Amino acid sequence: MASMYFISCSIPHYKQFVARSRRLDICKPICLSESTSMALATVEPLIRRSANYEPSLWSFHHVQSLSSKYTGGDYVARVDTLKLEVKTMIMKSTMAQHPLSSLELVDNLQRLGIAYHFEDEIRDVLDMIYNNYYKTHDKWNSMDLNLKALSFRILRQHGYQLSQEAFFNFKDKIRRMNPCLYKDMVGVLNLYEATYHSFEDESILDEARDFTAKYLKENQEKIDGRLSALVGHALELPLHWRVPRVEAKWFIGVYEETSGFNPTIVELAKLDFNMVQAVHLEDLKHVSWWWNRINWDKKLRFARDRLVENFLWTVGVNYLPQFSLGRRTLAKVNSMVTTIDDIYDVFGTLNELDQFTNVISRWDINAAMDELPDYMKICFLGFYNTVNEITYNTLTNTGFLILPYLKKAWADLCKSYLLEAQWYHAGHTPTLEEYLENACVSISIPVILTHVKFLTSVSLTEEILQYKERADNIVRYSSLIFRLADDLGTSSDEMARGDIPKSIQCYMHESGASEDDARMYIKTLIHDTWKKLNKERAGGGADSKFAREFNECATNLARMAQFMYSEGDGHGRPHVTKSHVLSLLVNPIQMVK
Ligand code: 0FV
Ligand code: MN
Ligand code: MN
Ligand code: MN
Ligand code: MN
Repeated sequence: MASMYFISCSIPHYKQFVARSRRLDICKPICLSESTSMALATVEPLIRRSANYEPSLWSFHHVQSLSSKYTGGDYVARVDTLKLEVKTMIMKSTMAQHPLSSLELVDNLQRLGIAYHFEDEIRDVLDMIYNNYYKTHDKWNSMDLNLKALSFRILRQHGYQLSQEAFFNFKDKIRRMNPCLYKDMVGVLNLYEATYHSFEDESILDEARDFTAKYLKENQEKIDGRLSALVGHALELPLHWRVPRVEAKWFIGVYEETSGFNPTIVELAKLDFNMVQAVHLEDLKHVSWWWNRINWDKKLRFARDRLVENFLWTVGVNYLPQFSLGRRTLAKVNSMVTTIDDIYDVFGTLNELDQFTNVISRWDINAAMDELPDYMKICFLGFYNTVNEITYNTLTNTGFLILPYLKKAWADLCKSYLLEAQWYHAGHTPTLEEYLENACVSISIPVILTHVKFLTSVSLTEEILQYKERADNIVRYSSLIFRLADDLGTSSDEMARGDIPKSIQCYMHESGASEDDARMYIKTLIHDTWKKLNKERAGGGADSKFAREFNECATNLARMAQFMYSEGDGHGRPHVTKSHVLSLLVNPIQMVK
């Protein structure tokens, strides 16, 4: 438990500050951490909250000591050989006109995390299925349920336009099936997975999801161990909602146990995982230098020290080796967001927060150094330098001057934080709608995705402008899923330490629902938002490379939130996330079983 202390802080305009603070009645009796008790002064009592966050599990020296042997020319040469073999496999299967084996191959490559090596070949397979089967109604109608479901899922995932009518008679088909037959259960499983690509108002797919979920649950014990594991995994969370890098780690182990697995594919998947992990380690060590230099873990001790967890988020967002600069930048962005969020939620007084929001909105370094209290000077200057450095990197790498976009996104974030702080101090409980309007900004996804826009392969600012309307919608849906998942995972701790009512509490307040019912309601909102996101993702067949990459990062953020908050506050509580850090960032996969 936090202990109680009274402190004030050594700021230049202290008297004026205290006077204003008093007017705003900010001094509520709240808890303080021991670290803040150092700065005791005598003028006036000033009380600050503490979250009592646990320290980091990953020291600078520990991070710097991590290394991987999976670098260098021999591994690259081996991967090139394996890639050629797999390319030949895909081409042979396409030429044999055997759509099921082509699609199963694509599905496996995607789940194993190595599809990015075969983008062109996969595009050819999907074009072939779409043009030769989907568009030829007779062939499409005569496909069995399994092939149709698998085609539907993978084609929709890649933005092809298909109608849900494909499954109008799914119940008759499933009723004629035998759950003890491997092939039939796989068909139902594939239909279940396909339904998570639905849009709003696709009632056939809604019904198919409920029906297949029930069928899979009821028949799970009739099937063999491996298929049963796959079914259990799917019922826990559908493939479409899973973080690709996490799924790859899990699926590599499962695929290897499958009868008829392909040893070339297994070797490539393992080797690629380990080589990409070596790239991630270099990225992590790089940002760990930055975090050490900025020194916030020592100077702003009230805030979460979560560099490694912040980096883990970026691996979830985009694990591809060519996205190194993106991961390095986003890890800094996430770390700054985490610290600034703690200033607004936990440590700052309302008056200080007002000043901080003001200087951020004006982007005024001189005012910041004149007006802010010392701890905020450290935060502002570190933040200002880092954003300028990011701007400089983009300017010299691409020629785009992104500072105006970054300034606006960060100012909007701080304004949304300030509104929450004002609600907190006023004891205001907003309606769920009023809360979410602001909370979709305060979740920080708009800031993160503003940075992402300039970290993908964009070659012209026109590309970004042309895509603006759909990108705005995608940002909104990704933010909403993230916010709702964050509230499900973190609001218990937040209520305990003192915070505004989050979505669960707002809904309980306005509807009179119990907490359990409110949580169920929030989960249905998440599900509905996924349908809107799906529709927006599938909005245009000929999207640019930029649009595809941006959509994928935005979707992965939503997936990552559902992953990180599935066992509570995986961001705030480092022990919850430790095993994932070890599994994804530290431990390579054994090459030979
Ligand atoms: C969540 O913390 C948090 F720190 C976020 C969303 C910022 C970092 C973002 C990424 C790592 C993607 P918390 O639950 O305290 O956020 P709220 O908004 O609920 O205060
Ligand atoms: Mn340090
Ligand atoms: Mn917070
Ligand atoms: Mn907050
Ligand atoms: Mn939260």
